[in-house]
Amino acid sequence: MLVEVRKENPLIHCMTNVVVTNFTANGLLALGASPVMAYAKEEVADLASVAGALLLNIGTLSKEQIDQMIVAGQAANRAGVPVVLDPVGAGATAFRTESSQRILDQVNISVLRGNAGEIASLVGVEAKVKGVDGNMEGDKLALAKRAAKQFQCVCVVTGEVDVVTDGISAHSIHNGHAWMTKVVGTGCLLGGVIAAFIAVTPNDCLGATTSAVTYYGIAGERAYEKTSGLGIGAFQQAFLNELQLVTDQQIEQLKKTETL
Ligand code: ATP
Ligand code: TZP
Ligand code: MG
Ligand code: MG
Repeated sequence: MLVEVRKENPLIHCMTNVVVTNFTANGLLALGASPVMAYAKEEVADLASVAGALLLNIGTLSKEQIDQMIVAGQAANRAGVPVVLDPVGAGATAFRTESSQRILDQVNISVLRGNAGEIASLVGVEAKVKGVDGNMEGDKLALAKRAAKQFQCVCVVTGEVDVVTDGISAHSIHNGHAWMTKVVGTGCLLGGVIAAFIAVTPNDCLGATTSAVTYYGIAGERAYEKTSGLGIGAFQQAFLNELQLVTDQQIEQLKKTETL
């Protein structure tokens, strides 16, 4: 699927937050996708309809931006374009939880990606969410399956171990490195990377999402190997490098995935 993304260079319409906009665009370019960031109500429907996939990320939300995300999401749905939602900070404030729920009510989401605390708060499970960082005690697989069933989508709960499920089948991914949590936007960029993989794999959203998360974790591991003595600034650069350089053969060798 990585080869397919690089060959097809899918257009990814990103409606994301101001913190991670540049990192997301560079990360998608490094992967081999073609990012476009667009927010104006005059154009979001047009762009979403011709994109390979649409990314909705509520990280620095306003009421108006959520309205525009719904316009874009519904246009994507009409055109058969898959939509990824990252409910950044859901659970931290009522506004974030309710805005995520509004999107989930009004747009058919293909993939919901968040940390455990964010996903838990959307399905009404008690969670600790401090700003944009969230966690929860308990069973991540059960949580992810519950969200996938409730919102009829593929759900990805990330953390030290990532869980990907469509509510029935599930995979865990043990790749990645803790330094990924020290660079802002690694969660957000992952939403864009998943969007690129599902854009080129219309008939296997679960498989494409699992491949995207595995590829991404391996890029993090390889970046750490090259920069562990240097620090997080070097790691951030190396991570972008690895998003470009990782090959499908390396993924075959390094992947640590399990079917649950
Ligand atoms: P948070 O803000 O809570 O950190 P996030 O939205 O940034 O959440 P993460 O859960 O940090 O998202 O996931 C981003 C990427 O980092 C994923 O690829 C995940 O596998 C990886 N990752 C996160 N924590 C770890 C860890 N402790 N060890 C290995 N990989 C990790
Ligand atoms: N504040 C609002 S959005 C954002 C911050 C710090 C970025 C969150 O990025 P990530 O990928 O969830 O770490
Ligand atoms: Mg993070
Ligand atoms: Mg996040």
